[in-house]
Amino acid sequence: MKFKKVLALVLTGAMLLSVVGCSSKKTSDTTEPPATSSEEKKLVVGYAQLGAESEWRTACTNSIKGEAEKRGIDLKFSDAQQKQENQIKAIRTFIAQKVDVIGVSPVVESGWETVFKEVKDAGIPLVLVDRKADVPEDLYVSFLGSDFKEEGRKAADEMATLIGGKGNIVELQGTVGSSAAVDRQSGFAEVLAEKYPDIKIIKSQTGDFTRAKGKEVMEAFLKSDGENITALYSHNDDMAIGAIQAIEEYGKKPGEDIKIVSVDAVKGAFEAMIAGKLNVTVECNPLLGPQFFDVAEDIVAGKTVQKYIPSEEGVYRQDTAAKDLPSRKY
Ligand code: GZL
Repeated sequence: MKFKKVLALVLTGAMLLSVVGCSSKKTSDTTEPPATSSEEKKLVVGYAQLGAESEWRTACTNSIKGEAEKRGIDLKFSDAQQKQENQIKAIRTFIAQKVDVIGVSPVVESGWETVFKEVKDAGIPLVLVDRKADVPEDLYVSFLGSDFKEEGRKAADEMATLIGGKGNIVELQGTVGSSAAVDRQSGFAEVLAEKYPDIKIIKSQTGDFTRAKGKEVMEAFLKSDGENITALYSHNDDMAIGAIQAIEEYGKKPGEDIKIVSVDAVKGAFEAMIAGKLNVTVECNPLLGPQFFDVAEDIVAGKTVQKYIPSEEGVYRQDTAAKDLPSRKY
Protein backbone atom coordinates (compact mmCIF):
# COMPACT_ATOMS: atom_id res chain seq x y z
CA MET A 1 0.00 0.00 0.00
CA LYS A 2 2.77 2.39 1.03
CA PHE A 3 4.62 1.75 -2.25
CA LYS A 4 1.49 2.59 -4.21
CA LYS A 5 1.08 5.86 -2.28
CA VAL A 6 4.71 6.83 -2.92
CA LEU A 7 4.34 5.96 -6.64
CA ALA A 8 1.14 8.05 -6.87
CA LEU A 9 2.91 11.00 -5.18
CA VAL A 10 5.91 10.67 -7.57
CA LEU A 11 3.65 10.47 -10.63
CA THR A 12 1.58 13.47 -9.46
CA GLY A 13 4.74 15.46 -8.86
CA ALA A 14 6.08 14.52 -12.30
CA MET A 15 2.80 15.57 -13.90
CA LEU A 16 2.81 18.90 -11.99
CA LEU A 17 6.41 19.54 -13.05
CA SER A 18 5.61 18.85 -16.71
CA VAL A 19 2.62 21.26 -16.67
CA VAL A 20 4.67 23.93 -14.88
CA GLY A 21 7.50 23.17 -17.29
CA CYS A 22 5.14 23.80 -20.26
CA SER A 23 3.53 26.75 -18.60
CA SER A 24 6.95 28.03 -17.58
CA LYS A 25 7.89 27.32 -21.17
CA LYS A 26 4.73 29.20 -22.08
CA THR A 27 5.65 31.96 -19.63
CA SER A 28 9.15 31.89 -21.04
CA ASP A 29 7.44 32.25 -24.43
CA THR A 30 5.38 35.14 -23.16
CA THR A 31 8.52 36.66 -21.65
CA GLU A 32 10.23 36.42 -25.07
CA PRO A 33 9.92 39.65 -27.04
CA PRO A 34 7.09 39.52 -29.59
CA ALA A 35 8.15 38.63 -33.15
CA THR A 36 9.81 41.68 -34.62
CA SER A 37 7.35 43.92 -36.39
CA SER A 38 9.07 43.18 -39.68
CA GLU A 39 8.34 39.42 -39.26
CA GLU A 40 4.69 40.09 -38.36
CA LYS A 41 4.16 42.81 -40.94
CA LYS A 42 6.62 41.64 -43.65
CA LEU A 43 5.04 42.85 -46.87
CA VAL A 44 4.70 40.16 -49.54
CA VAL A 45 4.65 41.58 -53.10
CA GLY A 46 4.34 39.80 -56.43
CA TYR A 47 5.92 41.53 -59.45
CA ALA A 48 5.18 40.30 -62.99
CA GLN A 49 8.05 41.82 -65.00
CA LEU A 50 7.62 41.63 -68.79
CA GLY A 51 11.13 40.61 -69.83
CA ALA A 52 14.83 41.49 -70.02
CA GLU A 53 14.85 42.92 -73.56
CA SER A 54 16.78 46.15 -73.02
CA GLU A 55 19.19 48.12 -70.83
CA TRP A 56 16.17 50.07 -69.63
CA ARG A 57 14.38 46.90 -68.50
CA THR A 58 17.45 45.65 -66.66
CA ALA A 59 17.67 48.97 -64.81
CA CYS A 60 13.96 48.76 -63.96
CA THR A 61 14.32 45.20 -62.63
CA ASN A 62 17.40 46.12 -60.59
CA SER A 63 15.49 49.04 -59.08
CA ILE A 64 12.53 46.83 -58.09
CA LYS A 65 14.70 44.04 -56.62
CA GLY A 66 17.15 46.42 -54.92
CA GLU A 67 14.41 48.44 -53.26
CA ALA A 68 12.58 45.31 -52.02
CA GLU A 69 15.80 44.07 -50.43
CA LYS A 70 16.48 47.47 -48.87
CA ARG A 71 12.98 47.54 -47.31
CA GLY A 72 12.97 43.88 -46.19
CA ILE A 73 10.01 43.13 -48.46
CA ASP A 74 9.33 39.52 -49.50
CA LEU A 75 9.41 39.98 -53.31
CA LYS A 76 8.11 37.25 -55.59
CA PHE A 77 9.50 38.21 -59.02
CA SER A 78 8.85 36.72 -62.46
CA ASP A 79 10.35 37.50 -65.90
CA ALA A 80 7.86 36.76 -68.71
CA GLN A 81 10.42 36.92 -71.56
CA GLN A 82 8.10 39.39 -73.34
CA LYS A 83 5.21 36.86 -73.46
CA GLN A 84 1.82 37.99 -72.13
CA GLU A 85 0.77 34.42 -71.30
CA ASN A 86 3.73 34.12 -68.94
CA GLN A 87 2.76 37.34 -67.17
CA ILE A 88 -0.82 36.08 -66.77
CA LYS A 89 0.48 32.78 -65.33
CA ALA A 90 2.69 34.68 -62.87
CA ILE A 91 -0.24 36.86 -61.73
CA ARG A 92 -2.36 33.74 -61.09
CA THR A 93 0.48 32.25 -59.05
CA PHE A 94 0.65 35.43 -56.95
CA ILE A 95 -3.12 35.17 -56.33
CA ALA A 96 -2.67 31.56 -55.15
CA GLN A 97 0.18 32.71 -52.89
CA LYS A 98 -2.16 35.36 -51.41
CA VAL A 99 0.42 38.16 -51.77
CA ASP A 100 -0.40 41.58 -50.26
CA VAL A 101 0.09 43.59 -53.48
CA ILE A 102 0.67 42.74 -57.16
CA GLY A 103 2.74 44.93 -59.52
CA VAL A 104 2.81 44.37 -63.28
CA SER A 105 4.46 46.00 -66.34
CA PRO A 106 1.95 44.95 -69.03
CA VAL A 107 3.90 43.87 -72.14
CA VAL A 108 0.98 44.99 -74.34
CA GLU A 109 -2.11 47.14 -73.66
CA SER A 110 -4.83 44.55 -74.40
CA GLY A 111 -5.87 41.15 -73.01
CA TRP A 112 -5.76 41.87 -69.26
CA GLU A 113 -9.39 42.28 -68.16
CA THR A 114 -10.03 38.63 -67.18
CA VAL A 115 -6.95 38.14 -65.03
CA PHE A 116 -7.18 41.62 -63.50
CA LYS A 117 -10.77 40.79 -62.46
CA GLU A 118 -9.42 37.63 -60.78
CA VAL A 119 -6.95 39.80 -58.86
CA LYS A 120 -9.75 42.15 -57.78
CA ASP A 121 -12.02 39.23 -56.78
CA ALA A 122 -9.15 37.90 -54.67
CA GLY A 123 -9.07 41.27 -52.85
CA ILE A 124 -5.45 41.96 -53.86
CA PRO A 125 -4.56 45.55 -54.84
CA LEU A 126 -2.97 45.84 -58.31
CA VAL A 127 -0.43 48.50 -59.38
CA LEU A 128 0.49 49.10 -63.05
CA VAL A 129 4.18 49.99 -63.38
CA ASP A 130 5.98 51.42 -66.44
CA ARG A 131 3.36 50.52 -69.08
CA LYS A 132 -0.42 50.93 -69.16
CA ALA A 133 -3.15 48.37 -69.77
CA ASP A 134 -6.42 49.02 -71.59
CA VAL A 135 -8.75 48.08 -68.71
CA PRO A 136 -11.41 49.87 -66.60
CA GLU A 137 -9.74 52.04 -63.95
CA ASP A 138 -11.42 50.16 -61.08
CA LEU A 139 -9.25 47.11 -61.83
CA TYR A 140 -6.05 48.80 -60.66
CA VAL A 141 -5.23 51.12 -57.77
CA SER A 142 -2.52 53.17 -59.46
CA PHE A 143 -0.39 53.55 -62.61
CA LEU A 144 3.15 54.83 -62.19
CA GLY A 145 5.28 55.51 -65.22
CA SER A 146 6.13 57.90 -67.99
CA ASP A 147 4.01 59.97 -70.33
CA PHE A 148 5.11 58.19 -73.51
CA LYS A 149 3.10 60.54 -75.72
CA GLU A 150 5.05 63.49 -74.28
CA GLU A 151 8.29 61.61 -74.97
CA GLY A 152 7.18 61.27 -78.62
CA ARG A 153 6.34 64.97 -78.79
CA LYS A 154 9.74 65.93 -77.32
CA ALA A 155 11.48 63.62 -79.84
CA ALA A 156 9.70 65.32 -82.77
CA ASP A 157 10.76 68.81 -81.67
CA GLU A 158 14.35 67.61 -81.17
CA MET A 159 14.29 65.97 -84.61
CA ALA A 160 13.02 69.16 -86.30
CA THR A 161 15.82 71.18 -84.68
CA LEU A 162 18.42 68.62 -85.77
CA ILE A 163 17.41 68.46 -89.46
CA GLY A 164 16.21 72.04 -89.93
CA GLY A 165 12.52 71.16 -90.13
CA LYS A 166 12.86 69.16 -93.36
CA GLY A 167 13.71 65.58 -94.33
CA ASN A 168 12.79 61.88 -94.59
CA ILE A 169 12.55 59.89 -91.36
CA VAL A 170 12.63 56.16 -90.79
CA GLU A 171 11.07 54.98 -87.51
CA LEU A 172 11.98 51.95 -85.37
CA GLN A 173 8.89 51.23 -83.30
CA GLY A 174 8.85 49.35 -79.97
CA THR A 175 6.90 46.18 -79.19
CA VAL A 176 3.68 46.06 -81.26
CA GLY A 177 0.68 46.93 -79.09
CA SER A 178 2.71 48.16 -76.12
CA SER A 179 1.64 51.50 -74.62
CA ALA A 180 5.23 52.74 -74.94
CA ALA A 181 5.29 52.12 -78.71
CA VAL A 182 1.69 53.24 -79.38
CA ASP A 183 2.12 56.55 -77.54
CA ARG A 184 5.68 57.36 -78.67
CA GLN A 185 4.54 56.87 -82.26
CA SER A 186 1.38 58.99 -81.88
CA GLY A 187 3.09 61.78 -79.93
CA PHE A 188 5.81 62.07 -82.60
CA ALA A 189 3.34 61.97 -85.54
CA GLU A 190 1.04 64.50 -83.85
CA VAL A 191 3.78 67.15 -83.61
CA LEU A 192 4.96 66.56 -87.19
CA ALA A 193 1.38 67.06 -88.40
CA GLU A 194 0.92 70.17 -86.24
CA LYS A 195 4.27 71.93 -86.83
CA TYR A 196 6.56 70.27 -89.39
CA PRO A 197 4.88 69.57 -92.75
CA ASP A 198 8.25 69.14 -94.49
CA ILE A 199 9.32 66.19 -92.30
CA LYS A 200 8.01 62.89 -93.69
CA ILE A 201 8.06 59.42 -92.14
CA ILE A 202 8.94 57.23 -95.15
CA LYS A 203 9.26 53.87 -93.31
CA SER A 204 8.08 52.65 -89.89
CA GLN A 205 8.49 49.13 -88.47
CA THR A 206 8.83 47.40 -85.09
CA GLY A 207 12.24 46.40 -83.76
CA ASP A 208 10.60 45.01 -80.56
CA PHE A 209 12.82 47.22 -78.34
CA THR A 210 15.89 44.97 -78.91
CA ARG A 211 19.33 45.78 -80.39
CA ALA A 212 19.32 42.73 -82.67
CA LYS A 213 15.93 43.46 -84.21
CA GLY A 214 16.72 47.18 -84.43
CA LYS A 215 19.82 46.39 -86.48
CA GLU A 216 17.94 43.95 -88.72
CA VAL A 217 15.12 46.40 -89.52
CA MET A 218 17.55 49.29 -90.09
CA GLU A 219 19.43 47.09 -92.59
CA ALA A 220 16.16 46.65 -94.48
CA PHE A 221 15.46 50.42 -94.38
CA LEU A 222 18.95 51.12 -95.75
CA LYS A 223 18.55 48.52 -98.47
CA SER A 224 15.29 50.05 -99.73
CA ASP A 225 15.88 53.77 -99.01
CA GLY A 226 19.55 54.16 -97.99
CA GLU A 227 20.32 57.30 -100.06
CA ASN A 228 16.96 58.87 -99.15
CA ILE A 229 17.11 58.72 -95.33
CA THR A 230 17.74 62.00 -93.45
CA ALA A 231 17.28 60.67 -89.91
CA LEU A 232 16.12 57.83 -87.64
CA TYR A 233 13.56 58.08 -84.82
CA SER A 234 13.95 55.06 -82.52
CA HIS A 235 11.49 54.27 -79.69
CA ASN A 236 14.39 53.14 -77.49
CA ASP A 237 18.18 53.34 -77.24
CA ASP A 238 18.76 49.60 -77.69
CA MET A 239 17.22 49.60 -81.17
CA ALA A 240 19.10 52.83 -81.98
CA ILE A 241 22.41 51.18 -80.99
CA GLY A 242 21.58 48.23 -83.24
CA ALA A 243 20.74 50.65 -86.07
CA ILE A 244 24.05 52.48 -85.57
CA GLN A 245 25.86 49.22 -86.36
CA ALA A 246 23.74 48.76 -89.51
CA ILE A 247 24.40 52.33 -90.68
CA GLU A 248 28.17 51.91 -90.23
CA GLU A 249 28.15 48.57 -92.07
CA TYR A 250 26.20 50.26 -94.88
CA GLY A 251 29.05 52.82 -95.18
CA LYS A 252 27.41 55.92 -93.72
CA LYS A 253 28.22 57.87 -90.53
CA PRO A 254 25.48 57.57 -87.85
CA GLY A 255 24.85 60.89 -86.11
CA GLU A 256 26.20 62.77 -89.15
CA ASP A 257 24.98 61.37 -92.51
CA ILE A 258 21.90 59.98 -90.74
CA LYS A 259 20.86 61.86 -87.58
CA ILE A 260 19.40 59.80 -84.72
CA VAL A 261 16.85 60.70 -82.02
CA SER A 262 16.06 57.99 -79.48
CA VAL A 263 14.30 57.43 -76.12
CA ASP A 264 15.32 56.05 -72.68
CA ALA A 265 18.66 57.83 -71.91
CA VAL A 266 20.45 54.63 -70.82
CA LYS A 267 24.25 54.64 -70.43
CA GLY A 268 24.73 53.09 -73.89
CA ALA A 269 23.05 56.15 -75.43
CA PHE A 270 25.44 58.53 -73.66
CA GLU A 271 28.41 56.48 -74.87
CA ALA A 272 27.04 56.64 -78.45
CA MET A 273 26.51 60.42 -78.17
CA ILE A 274 30.07 60.89 -76.88
CA ALA A 275 31.26 58.90 -79.92
CA GLY A 276 29.21 61.27 -82.13
CA LYS A 277 26.96 58.42 -83.37
CA LEU A 278 23.71 59.42 -81.65
CA ASN A 279 22.35 62.98 -81.44
CA VAL A 280 19.58 63.07 -78.82
CA THR A 281 17.97 60.73 -76.28
CA VAL A 282 14.69 61.57 -74.51
CA GLU A 283 14.77 60.32 -70.92
CA CYS A 284 12.38 57.61 -69.69
CA ASN A 285 13.01 56.84 -66.03
CA PRO A 286 13.31 53.08 -65.20
CA LEU A 287 14.21 53.59 -61.52
CA LEU A 288 10.64 52.91 -60.39
CA GLY A 289 11.39 50.68 -57.37
CA PRO A 290 11.14 53.35 -54.64
CA GLN A 291 7.91 54.83 -56.05
CA PHE A 292 6.37 51.37 -56.51
CA PHE A 293 7.03 50.21 -52.95
CA ASP A 294 5.92 53.59 -51.54
CA VAL A 295 2.59 52.99 -53.28
CA ALA A 296 2.44 49.34 -52.12
CA GLU A 297 3.14 50.28 -48.49
CA ASP A 298 0.63 53.17 -48.60
CA ILE A 299 -2.08 50.88 -49.99
CA VAL A 300 -1.48 48.26 -47.27
CA ALA A 301 -1.51 51.04 -44.65
CA GLY A 302 -4.93 52.08 -45.92
CA LYS A 303 -3.76 55.41 -47.33
CA THR A 304 -5.22 56.96 -50.49
CA VAL A 305 -2.84 56.86 -53.47
CA GLN A 306 -2.91 58.85 -56.73
CA LYS A 307 -4.39 57.05 -59.75
CA TYR A 308 -1.53 58.24 -61.97
CA ILE A 309 1.98 59.04 -60.72
CA PRO A 310 4.05 60.54 -63.57
CA SER A 311 7.85 60.14 -63.74
CA GLU A 312 10.06 63.25 -63.97
CA GLU A 313 12.11 63.20 -67.20
CA GLY A 314 14.46 65.36 -69.31
CA VAL A 315 16.16 65.42 -72.74
CA TYR A 316 19.89 64.73 -73.27
CA ARG A 317 21.95 65.88 -76.24
CA GLN A 318 25.39 65.15 -77.74
CA ASP A 319 26.95 68.45 -76.58
CA THR A 320 26.54 67.70 -72.85
CA ALA A 321 26.77 63.86 -72.94
CA ALA A 322 30.36 63.63 -71.62
CA LYS A 323 29.49 65.89 -68.68
CA ASP A 324 26.18 64.09 -67.98
CA LEU A 325 27.41 60.46 -68.15
CA PRO A 326 29.22 60.24 -64.76
CA SER A 327 26.06 61.15 -62.86
CA ARG A 328 23.73 58.80 -64.72
CA LYS A 329 22.25 56.08 -62.49
CA TYR A 330 21.25 53.61 -65.24
C1 GZL B 1 9.28 52.35 -71.24
C2 GZL B 1 9.58 50.86 -71.32
C3 GZL B 1 10.24 50.53 -72.62
C4 GZL B 1 11.62 51.16 -72.79
C5 GZL B 1 12.32 50.08 -73.53
O1 GZL B 1 8.67 52.64 -70.03
O2 GZL B 1 8.37 50.13 -71.22
O3 GZL B 1 10.43 49.11 -72.65
O4 GZL B 1 11.59 52.38 -73.47
C6 GZL B 1 11.85 48.86 -72.79
O5 GZL B 1 13.73 50.17 -73.54
O6 GZL B 1 12.13 47.71 -73.48
